[in-house]
Amino acid sequence: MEPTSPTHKASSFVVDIEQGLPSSASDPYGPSPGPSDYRPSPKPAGSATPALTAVAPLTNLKRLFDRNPSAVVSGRYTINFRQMLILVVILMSLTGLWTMSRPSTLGTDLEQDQQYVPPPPPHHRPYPDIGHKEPLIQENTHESLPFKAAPGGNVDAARERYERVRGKGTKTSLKNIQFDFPEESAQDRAEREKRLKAVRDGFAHAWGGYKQHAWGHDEVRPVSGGFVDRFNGWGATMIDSLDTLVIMGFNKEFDEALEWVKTSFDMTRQPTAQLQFFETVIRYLGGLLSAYDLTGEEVLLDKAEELGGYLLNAFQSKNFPSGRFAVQKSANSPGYSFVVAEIGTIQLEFSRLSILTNNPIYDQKAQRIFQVLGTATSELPGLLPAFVQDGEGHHYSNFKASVGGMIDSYYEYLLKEWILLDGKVPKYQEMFETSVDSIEKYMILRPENGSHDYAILGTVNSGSKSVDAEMGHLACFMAGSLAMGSKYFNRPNDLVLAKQVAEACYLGYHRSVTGIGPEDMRFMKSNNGKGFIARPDTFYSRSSSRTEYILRPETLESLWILYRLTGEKKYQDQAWEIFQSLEKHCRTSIAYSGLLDVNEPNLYDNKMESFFLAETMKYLYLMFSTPDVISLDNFVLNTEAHPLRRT
Ligand code: DMJ
Repeated sequence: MEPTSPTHKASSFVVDIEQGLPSSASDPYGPSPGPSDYRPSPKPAGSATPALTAVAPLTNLKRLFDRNPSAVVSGRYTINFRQMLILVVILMSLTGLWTMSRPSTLGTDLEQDQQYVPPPPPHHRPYPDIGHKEPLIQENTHESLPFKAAPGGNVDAARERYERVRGKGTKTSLKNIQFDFPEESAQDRAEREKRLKAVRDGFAHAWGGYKQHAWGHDEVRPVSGGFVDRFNGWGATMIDSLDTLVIMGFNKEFDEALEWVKTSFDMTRQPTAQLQFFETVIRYLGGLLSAYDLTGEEVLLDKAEELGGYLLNAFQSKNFPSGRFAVQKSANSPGYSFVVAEIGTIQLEFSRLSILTNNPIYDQKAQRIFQVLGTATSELPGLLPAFVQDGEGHHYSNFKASVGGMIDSYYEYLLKEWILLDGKVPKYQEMFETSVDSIEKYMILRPENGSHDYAILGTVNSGSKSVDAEMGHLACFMAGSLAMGSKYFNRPNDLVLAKQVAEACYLGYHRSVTGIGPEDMRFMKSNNGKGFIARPDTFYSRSSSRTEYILRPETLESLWILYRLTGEKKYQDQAWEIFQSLEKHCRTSIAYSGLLDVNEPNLYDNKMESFFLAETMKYLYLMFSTPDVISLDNFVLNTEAHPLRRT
């Protein structure tokens, strides 16, 4: 779905594009069903808001009058001068406290009165205190403390999490693919740890903003404050961030979030609401399963199983789930045409849920989809259009093939489901390799000067086989999948291509004004039609209508995978460069915001997608952690970067 232009401006610095854009551009899924009926939920222990503390002065006021029965005259209170003074002081405090306690209405006011003042530069911005004053960097080094509990926290739980994050309990019969990293020099280690700490601090800043302004809601508004509920209103950022909190060693914050899950995570609020199946699977189900795998906290698996039951409601057609589902079974209806990314990005989550619950139904449903898709044929072997029909043996022609939005993670899951199932379904390897063969045969475009330093994966017209020289940010994940497949299936050329594609994605960042990559890279076709003209400015597509950046992770994802597979430090340096651009251009006083145009600094879109904490910050952190943290040999990450334990 193409975005429409921004519908209203909050100021020249902030534009709310939510009305005009789908939730993410892979999101063929259209706008969410509408604002939720969110009910406020309790804050975590120790985070009472000023509004709650105001109860104390009120009680004192009552006591004051209780102690002065003589002050009651003719049914009215009268007070002396001392009492008046005390009353004035209390009223002044209450006014201040009330003002502080209403951040959630700020966004609404802002949009109405257009009074927004842009945030001060980063170094002046207050750093929210989320309780991490002491250095925690030791947690992630080889030699020092094996784990660290929050002050007063549960040491056994912290140890358990520490060990699980490093692969405790995982099992695989596949070969290892991670690079065999040698001992690092003291200098390298110091630099890596400095970067690791900066990323961790960045996450803490964003989490602090979410906690203060949007606790229990889907997303924080990073410029105005307040929140927005676009993903069921179930607390998308909370659930999407659980595993990142564990991986980064934020034990206290994880415990608070877990408490919220136990007491307030309610999926039944709007039983008939039409919810986005894809987003619910990858963000909520993936988030719960991963957090369970990394902690063993039973409530997370209970919630995952409850959600799995609701998601089964989407299966109203013969084989494929509808794009929308409802918690109440009778409110569901069959689909007629199916987005491949929506039906082809449930296999990891559903199979893992079956493994953990011993209930085969989820795995059966998910694998049936791949079996049916495996019977489809097309003009480009292994490649499919974005929309398909239910049923076996369909043939597809005259379509546009890409590895971008609406189909992207289907290719990712062919490989990853094969990994999760420990290589036991050779058909998925075959389907993945057939797709990659066609990608290499039909999609690759290189710069016309003959350079093989980088390549893009264009959009192919299946009939004519002509290629449009455009590549979306979403398609950048493919470099990582190519690289992993190359290792498992002994296809060295795929690794070469993976590096070239990752380089093009990185250049999209490197060559823009802000150092942030655009939603789309569009190039001029070269005269011979076989490549593209790579002028310095072509990567960030000034002419494209999609020059925004919504905090997407795909480039960092591929750089991380390439780093873990090759050990080449260049990938760490590229990721660090991107992180610094994020710090400079996306960090607000509250959290991090997307940009409306990567060539126009200061044009914030006032939105922080939950995948920023689930994916973007996680990939950055893992880039600078030691490689035993979420090793690719122990985990397989779902498309929302939720690591699932290999069994
Ligand atoms: C995420 O929700 C997932 O990575 C999905 O596969 C694609 N879109 C976003 C991130 O860009």
